[in-house]
Amino acid sequence: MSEVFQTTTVEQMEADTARLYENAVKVGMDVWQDRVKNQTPHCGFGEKGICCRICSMGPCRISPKAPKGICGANAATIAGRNYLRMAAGGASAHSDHGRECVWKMYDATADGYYHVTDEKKLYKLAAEWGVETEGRDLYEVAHEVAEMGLNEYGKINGFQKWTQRATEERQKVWNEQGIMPRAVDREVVTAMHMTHMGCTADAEALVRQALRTGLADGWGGSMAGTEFTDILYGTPMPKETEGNLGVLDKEMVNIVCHGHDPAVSEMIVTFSETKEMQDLARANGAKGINIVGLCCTANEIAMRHGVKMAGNFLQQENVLLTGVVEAICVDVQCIFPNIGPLSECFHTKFYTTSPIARIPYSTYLPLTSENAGEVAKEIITAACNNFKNRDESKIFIPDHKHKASVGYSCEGIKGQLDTVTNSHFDVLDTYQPLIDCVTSGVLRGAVAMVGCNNPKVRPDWSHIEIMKKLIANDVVIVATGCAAQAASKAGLLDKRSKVLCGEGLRRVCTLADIPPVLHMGSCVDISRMMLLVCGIAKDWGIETTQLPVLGCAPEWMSEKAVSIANYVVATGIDVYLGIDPLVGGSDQMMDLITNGTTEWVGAGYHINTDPDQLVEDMLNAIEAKRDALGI
Ligand code: SF4
Ligand code: MSK
Repeated sequence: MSEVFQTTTVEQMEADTARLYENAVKVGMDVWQDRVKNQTPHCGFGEKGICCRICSMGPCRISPKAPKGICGANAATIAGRNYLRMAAGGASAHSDHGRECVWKMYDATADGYYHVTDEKKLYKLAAEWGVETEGRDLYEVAHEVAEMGLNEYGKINGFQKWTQRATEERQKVWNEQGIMPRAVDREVVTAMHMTHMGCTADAEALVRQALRTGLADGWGGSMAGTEFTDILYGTPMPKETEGNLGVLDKEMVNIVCHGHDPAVSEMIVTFSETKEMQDLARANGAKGINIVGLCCTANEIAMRHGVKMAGNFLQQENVLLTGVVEAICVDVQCIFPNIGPLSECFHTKFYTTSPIARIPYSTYLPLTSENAGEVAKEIITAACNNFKNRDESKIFIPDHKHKASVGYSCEGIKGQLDTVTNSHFDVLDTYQPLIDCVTSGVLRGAVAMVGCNNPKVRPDWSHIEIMKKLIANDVVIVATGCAAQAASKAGLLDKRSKVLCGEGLRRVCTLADIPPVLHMGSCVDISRMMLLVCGIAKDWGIETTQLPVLGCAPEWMSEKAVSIANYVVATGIDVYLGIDPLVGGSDQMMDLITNGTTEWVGAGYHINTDPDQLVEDMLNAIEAKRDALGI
């Protein structure tokens, strides 16, 4: 009898969290659930974006009684400045992560810790950028391409080279609207300068710069991150792994890799497989070494190595509360400072590796291209030797986990779709099979589910319920970041979840052997989604704004999400948000990010904090786009 497929419900995940919370109580440490209570209710001025503290005459807060700050800034100015600063913060984080990846390729050598894995992708980029390859050493080419990549961050003239990959129509719009992004650093500095006391007060100009700063990220810094990461560690292709807390293994040395930049986690994965490290684990009484990922580092190493994924953002304290983590090793972004004191309550060793993310109660091992292997070995060795220090009375591993198919890069998607007609995996350079499915109505459209999870709503609930409703209505999903992790925890990356799909999507999943939610990677990999939509628009011969494709961030929390939303909108894709964008104190700002951007770039925000209504809005929007196309 065939096995009946069942998802893991949010209720089951919450029961796991509640059981793990008992461990937090036992060790006397607070976790996010406690801190949410302490921080509630949130400051109403902050929530509406109308608190300004950018000069010491303030902080100034806007109310009916005090409609202007001391300098005369009104609600729109203050909310607009705060909004642009969030976009600039997010663009900085993504882009600097991307820059570190380019530096690793600049430093790469044939016999170093970092080397070229995807030569084809390197040569493709070299050709795109006019770098001579004939008769040259691979690393000479890699070095020159990396230098050009680094130059995109600070060049004094011209626009981002990466934008030439967009459709001609998009490039025209960006030029006409004056938002074609220049050097990444220039756009971020401009944003910070514009928002300085006494500079831009015009909300429209602030929103336009948010679009431009976002574009410098998505069609600049993030795209560099994705591209150079692929060249260094390999372009992801479909593979199988598992997700959720049940991937932790009581019999093994568990090492958790958390953050975003895969420079550290790649080394941990590589060196954990050596006989020396495996023998050390066994000598300490373990059966071996179990590397698991958290947040976007999980996405990076899952899609290249099939490493198991322990979970997303709000799962990070849960992972330590299992009591079986010998070491947690972090790089940058989305790391709770509370990991420090929480790890002290267990035997867990906590390592930070980047000068960008220095956190108290950690052992700081700054990673460089020269010492990467030594850092990895030091962490793995310490973890193995720490296995015997567990406290049995604190151990609880929830047994929920699911199979997950991951690694659907643009190349992976094209290759997999080709299996439908050619019965073998081959990367043809066309999205035509996908377009045929959409025009025929077998698929109604696609939604990019992205972003974090957030205790302002019921964590993971919006992600999972929205995804289930979309796939039931024959809408295929591409997912990144913690949205992809939510899908993984629930079982929606399991190919068997096609039973939850409408008839059309179920048929596509069967023929192409894919799950209905396609894992495209980490949050920088939303640049892949931009290439995907532009690639589909080019192959279809229509504009990106016409595609029955939408973006959705139902539980976003980070500044990076604000930057992402700006470049997705600027690329012509409407973005559906389930969390307010912190500008609600200004009707003018709300109008600018919804109607204003739609007028300038053909797409804008749609905000609804009710997930049921949000998904209905999206289904209606997809059908409206289909009607407009006459399909
Ligand atoms: Fe107040 Fe203006 Fe200073 Fe902001 S810039 S804190 S509104 S005085
Ligand atoms: S990790 S930015 S919580 S997606 Fe990329 Fe997750 Fe959001 Fe961080």
